[in-house]
Amino acid sequence: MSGTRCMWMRGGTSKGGYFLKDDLPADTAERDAFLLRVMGSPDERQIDGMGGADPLTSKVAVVSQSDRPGVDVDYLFLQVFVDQAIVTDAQNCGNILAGVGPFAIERGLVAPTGDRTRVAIFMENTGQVAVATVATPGGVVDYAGDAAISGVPGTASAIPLAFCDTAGSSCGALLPTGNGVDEIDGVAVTMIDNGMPCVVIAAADMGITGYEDRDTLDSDTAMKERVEAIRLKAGPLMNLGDVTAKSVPKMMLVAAPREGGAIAVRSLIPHRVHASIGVLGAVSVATACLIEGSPAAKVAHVPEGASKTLGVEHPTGVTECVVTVDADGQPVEAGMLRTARKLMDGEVFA
Ligand code: NQM
Repeated sequence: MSGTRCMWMRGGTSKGGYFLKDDLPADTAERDAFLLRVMGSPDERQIDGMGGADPLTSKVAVVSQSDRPGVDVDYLFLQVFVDQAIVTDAQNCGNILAGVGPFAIERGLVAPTGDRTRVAIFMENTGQVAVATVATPGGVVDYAGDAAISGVPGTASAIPLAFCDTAGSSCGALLPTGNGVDEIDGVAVTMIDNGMPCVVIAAADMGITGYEDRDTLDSDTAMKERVEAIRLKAGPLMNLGDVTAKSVPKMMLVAAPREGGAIAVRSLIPHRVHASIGVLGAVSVATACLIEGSPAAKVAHVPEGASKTLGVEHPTGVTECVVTVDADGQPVEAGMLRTARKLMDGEVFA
């Protein structure tokens, strides 16, 4: 039996398999069947595969050389469901994105340029470009460094990520309904997409404080059912169609900050509670803090100035994102610092 070349990496607070596109079956159905076998899905323990029995560790990056002007590589993100036979490209992932630059350099798709190498990455799921900066002293990717990100123990080399045109990435507009606030099931919500489709709801409206830990919320079936009912109605309103088998929109339950940040969030992604927060999910919820009347804006602490550092408090710390707004207060740029680590390079068997 022959294996398939693959690198396993931690990207930000997620983990998954990184493949060159040419190393995977060209046929989508064949590729998805292969990836389900690789991860060991469907099975809530993923015992017969590489997946970590958590949506955050059942992720795949498919990377190829880009022929787009000004772009180095194309990146397609695939979420492999843990307990269902679903592989979906209906969402992007900014955490797995953090490993794409190092992977592209390691595989020879991008030549290192001095101590730091800039990698322009076209995110195929949503059609925007992100720029990652990777430490490459002596022309070799350096994973070791002193940058800490919440949700990951220890420190590693910083990989700054910059996003420019993420507003309306999947929904066509930052506010797909045209409103800053709508009502679903009698609850005020902000449906927003600044890189990740999100529904922002006051945690109190779902009967929680918004400061609970992941396990407490994951076992709150009644709350999760209420949130899912809102999600299924929000999907079509956000131009996402029927979202029953999709991992978007993400559900963001917000409360006032308690740790010096801008907002506290517990996110459902969408059926498990995130251990921390997604990258583009954080950018989107931080942006909701700037939308007048939003459940986020009502409790957020937002700094003055065009370039705003917004701390998003989550179950395992605070993730800072920098959102830059234009003269009209519209978000034009976002940035976040991530780290990544190569864990394994070899062949995987399906
Ligand atoms: O929002 C998990 C993650 C993510 C997505 C999820 C992400 C993002 O933490 O950009 O990174 O929301 O499913 O990897």
